[in-house]
Amino acid sequence: MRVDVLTLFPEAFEGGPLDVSIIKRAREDGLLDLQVHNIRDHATDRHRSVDDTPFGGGQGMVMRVDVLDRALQHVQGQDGSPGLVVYLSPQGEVLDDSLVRELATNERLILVCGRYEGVDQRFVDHCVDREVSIGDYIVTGGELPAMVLIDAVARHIPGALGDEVSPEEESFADGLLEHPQYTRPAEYNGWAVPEILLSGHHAKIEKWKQEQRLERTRERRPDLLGDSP
Ligand code: 4FV
Repeated sequence: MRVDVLTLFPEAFEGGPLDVSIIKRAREDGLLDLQVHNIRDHATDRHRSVDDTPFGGGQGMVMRVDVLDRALQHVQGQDGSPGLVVYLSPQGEVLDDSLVRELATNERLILVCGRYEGVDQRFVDHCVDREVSIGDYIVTGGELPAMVLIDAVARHIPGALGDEVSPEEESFADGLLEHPQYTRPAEYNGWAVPEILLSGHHAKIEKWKQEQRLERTRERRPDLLGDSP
């Protein structure tokens, strides 16, 4: 999979969560081709401005459609596949496991990171395929949401998790929360591990795990079970 990122802060993607562990290995193994681009490289005026005051007044600044469109066209031209253009914003579809799995079916994603009050709506209307939010709260820029999306999607690239873990066997794969996990030391501070897990009785252990998943989901996230809160 190829992922292009359009941002005003390319340095935010260096030396961070996309440069360690599973995602780093997926990039080294050529499973994930991450390309980060500076939107300001496509500003044309002598102040290299990428934003301006909102028509109709209001606080803050808005990112210019002409600069964004030039940046997008330049990046789209770098690969045969035009890619699915995703704008990260609080107005988007809220990212969940099923949307992550859907986005992971694309061979190329182009993620657009907003700053300030956001982007000119004409860019969204004419250049963006999907608007995606990571949740109902405001962050300072689209960079962190883009990293969350890249990390979540990259885990579904075949081979990215190695053969030790499969995305099918984890939270949300079947809409339930994960069961509690325990490891050595079996005894600590008088805090015990559920006996069943030390029994070696696999059928009973699987049954216990499934019961725990259902109970936790019912208690903490009844919405996931479709039950009204
Ligand atoms: C956001 C979110 C988000 C809004 C204004 C960046 C900020 C600033 N993006 N999910 N929640 N974006 O808060 O995706 O431009």
